Amino acid sequence: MMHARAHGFPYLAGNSFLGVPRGDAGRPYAVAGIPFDGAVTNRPGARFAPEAIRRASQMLCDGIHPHFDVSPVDVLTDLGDLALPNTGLEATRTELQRLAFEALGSHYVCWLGGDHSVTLSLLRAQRERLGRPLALVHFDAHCDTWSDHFGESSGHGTWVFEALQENLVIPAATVQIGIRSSGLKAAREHVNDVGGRVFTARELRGRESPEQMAAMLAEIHRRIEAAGNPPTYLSLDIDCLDPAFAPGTGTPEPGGLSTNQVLTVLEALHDLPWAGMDCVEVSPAYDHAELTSSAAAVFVWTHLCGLLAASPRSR
Ligand SMILES: [Mn+2]
Repeated sequence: MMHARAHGFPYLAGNSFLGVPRGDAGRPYAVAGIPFDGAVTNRPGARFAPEAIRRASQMLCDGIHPHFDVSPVDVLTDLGDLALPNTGLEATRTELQRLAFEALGSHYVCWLGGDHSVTLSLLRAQRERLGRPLALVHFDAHCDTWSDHFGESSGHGTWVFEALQENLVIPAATVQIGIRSSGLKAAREHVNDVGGRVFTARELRGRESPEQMAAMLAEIHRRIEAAGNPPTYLSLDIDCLDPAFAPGTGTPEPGGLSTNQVLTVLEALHDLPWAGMDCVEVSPAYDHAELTSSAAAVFVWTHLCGLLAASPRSR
């Protein structure tokens, strides 16, 4: 008889992502939590996301993906949550970049946020590790290209602007998907204006299958290929989803993507030269029935399985 403790159920304490061993330096893939939400605009709570996503991931059981038919459980480790300062964006970013750089030395890392301000540090660490700018695939309701955070120099809505300024990402290979929040045109269209591409949520209405999304998927492949197939970073703000699919987030925006739309894109882009990913802005206190943390767990798992299906040994 298989007891609950041996199987690892969501309601048991001390979960790791997919139940994998903690802190195994020999495993090439890792997840790590970034429990920081000091830079949000509205509802806080993303510091509780890593544990909620881990708990939700337990229902993925043996981890065998029904589309890719692989499981990451034998090659994945959970690095736990990074030890970061409790408040203060600058101090957090400095320490996060250092810890991320270190982790990237031995793993392909999927980061569990945290609010979206963490991505700037992660891109700085990736850029430092790779020695070159990255392509960027960015799911979000928000453009995150504001030049300031309501008068402060940086927040969770400025990181794309800053990453472009710092040459961390390649403008023509920067793609945003799901954008729909209010905002000045100069911010909303900033990525288009520097030569990248913004696929708004409106543009994607009614398109969910690979066939219906074919034009967008081909353009993303084409842009990354045209840039010379640079290492590509996936930043997935859970608020790209409609609040019907992901109510547990800090700045929900109605009129968003469906879970299936995001899965179609993740599956179709699984063969890109990925360098890392994050899933951010889950705020468990505002969640209902673990909808949001479950979606986050499934996205991270799908990304990992897609990588393994594309190149099981090369990373
Ligand atoms: Mn957002």
